[in-house]
Amino acid sequence: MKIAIVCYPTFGGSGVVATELGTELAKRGHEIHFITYKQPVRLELLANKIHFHEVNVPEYPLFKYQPYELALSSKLVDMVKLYGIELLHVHYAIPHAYAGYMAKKMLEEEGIFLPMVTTLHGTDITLVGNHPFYKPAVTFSINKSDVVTSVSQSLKDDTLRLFDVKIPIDVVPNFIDLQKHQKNAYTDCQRDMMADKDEIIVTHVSNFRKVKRIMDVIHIFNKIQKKMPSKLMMVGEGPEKEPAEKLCQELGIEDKVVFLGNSDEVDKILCFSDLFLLPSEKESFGLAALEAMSCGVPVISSNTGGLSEVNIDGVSGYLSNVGDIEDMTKKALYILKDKNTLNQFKSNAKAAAVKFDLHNIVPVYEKLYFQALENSLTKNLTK
Ligand code: GMT
Repeated sequence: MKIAIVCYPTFGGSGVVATELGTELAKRGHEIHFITYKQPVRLELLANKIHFHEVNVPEYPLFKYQPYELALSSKLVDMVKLYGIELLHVHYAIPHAYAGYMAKKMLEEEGIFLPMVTTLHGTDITLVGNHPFYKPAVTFSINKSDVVTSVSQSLKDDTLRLFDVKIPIDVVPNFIDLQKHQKNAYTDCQRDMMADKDEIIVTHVSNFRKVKRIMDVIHIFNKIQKKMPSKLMMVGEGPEKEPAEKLCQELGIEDKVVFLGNSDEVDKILCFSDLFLLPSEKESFGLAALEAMSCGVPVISSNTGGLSEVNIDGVSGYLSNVGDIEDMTKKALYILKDKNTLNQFKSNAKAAAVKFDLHNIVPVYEKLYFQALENSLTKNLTK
């Protein structure tokens, strides 16, 4: 099948999932066209059957805001016609589902029917999409999709609670390429580059937005490092980075916390990590937690959103209420208390990640694509 994938190309779970999905679909014989404003970060090479089409939005002095949706829908129309694309998969509803629907309508005028699959990822529903400024357009574009998926049961429940959705939502969890992770299983982790032999390595990976509760990460680590020699790896960039650096200075732990910025080597960093912290305010799934688990790193997370569908309490790590730093610290110290306990949690984390292997999940998307084709055909025949 010829498939167009629209996503955010930056560091962030939805873009990562979309990129990995497209890459695997190409391996399975589909022709994939990524359409976005920049080459997706994890799209390492433009392999056979993978194309990338950049959406350009020319500057014009009259515009306070550049009309990206307009440029995206025009690009979609052009690429669908040029390459004979048969299906559109948009990741993150805002504004992708809206632009996708406009493209669909434009193509319909020319007798081309383009089924659209919309994958809801998180804040497109919970934080941003639910805002009164966006809600009517988000509701409309969800209902106009031929197939809608959400990355967790929790996100599906949120969507049904917050929006007047009239079509079914399929839960398709996020995934990781376990084979790739195993192939990359760095045996020489260069751990000694980051910490002394007796030091525990705690890691956090995110885009450092408020919703990630970065200050909780620092406070939890501060309490851990008082009990045992340890280092904290902070991976990512975002608005909370500077305040976090300041807090480390105030607490006098700046020499124990390493801010690594955005990294293409998350696997390597996880390889030498002993514990992963994800105390988010909201998290529809928590792809970062799954990546950690697949590298054998136990997770201390909040119990918000879909995190309990990924991180199994008492098995791959522990979950606590949002903001309960004391409980998170207590549980972290329990995992780290001795080598045997830590090793048990490490192997449990790895085992719990297996069900999210891409080979289990990508065929589910493929099946839904055929369903979308059918839905679109039925809709258009009955018009
Ligand atoms: O929704 C966001 O905040 C951005 C989005 C992203 O692009 O990283 O994150 C969401 O989608 C990820 C991939 O499906 C999930 O793993 C994250 O949990 C989810 N983030 C939130 O719900 C805050």
